[in-house]
Amino acid sequence: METTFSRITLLQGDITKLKVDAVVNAANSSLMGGGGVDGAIHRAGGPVILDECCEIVARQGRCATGEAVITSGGNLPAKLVIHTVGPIWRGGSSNEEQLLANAYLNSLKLALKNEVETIAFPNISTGVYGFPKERAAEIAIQTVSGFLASNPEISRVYFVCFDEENYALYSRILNE
Ligand code: AR6
Repeated sequence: METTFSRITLLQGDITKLKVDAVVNAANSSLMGGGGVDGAIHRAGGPVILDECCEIVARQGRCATGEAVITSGGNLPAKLVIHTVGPIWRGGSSNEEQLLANAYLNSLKLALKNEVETIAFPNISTGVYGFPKERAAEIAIQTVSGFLASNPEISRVYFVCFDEENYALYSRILNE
């Protein structure tokens, strides 16, 4: 039987280069783009992504922290972009851990709804949002593993680490 771990792949690099069904974007509630991975995805994907984000905001308002929405991938090699909003780290007593788990979980639920089989995640909230990297990695791996265990439709999840520190943390936790 295939184990959950065998459906997780750890990569270091730029998420905008991946040819998967969906890449996840670490967005903000406005969905209007920004820096970090959000900036990289909008730059590489082109204006179609922002146009679709505008339509979503016009229809249903801003994207709350922990929630997710979906657009096409524009010029990206990925077909779709799932935009989720991770929590801003405020010291740990503002429900940040649950909100980060929700961001992963709601992205995966939306992936399933859109028949996504392969999906790539960046290290949500660990850039300008300041979430401690080790705890964020544990939450990401735990949430994704739990979801994979009961959802065989998702055939592969890529954790794409941009920085060396996150890559080393994920590598250690996944091999424990
Ligand atoms: N591919 C993969 N990972 C990347 C890339 C890339 N091309 N570029 C950066 N990262 P951040 P957040 C990593 O700051 O903390 C934006 O302005 C980066 O090394 O992008 O969730 C949004 O609009 C880090 O590990 O997102 C929001 O306002 C991780 O992506 C805010 O930042 C997340 O860093 C969201 O902050």
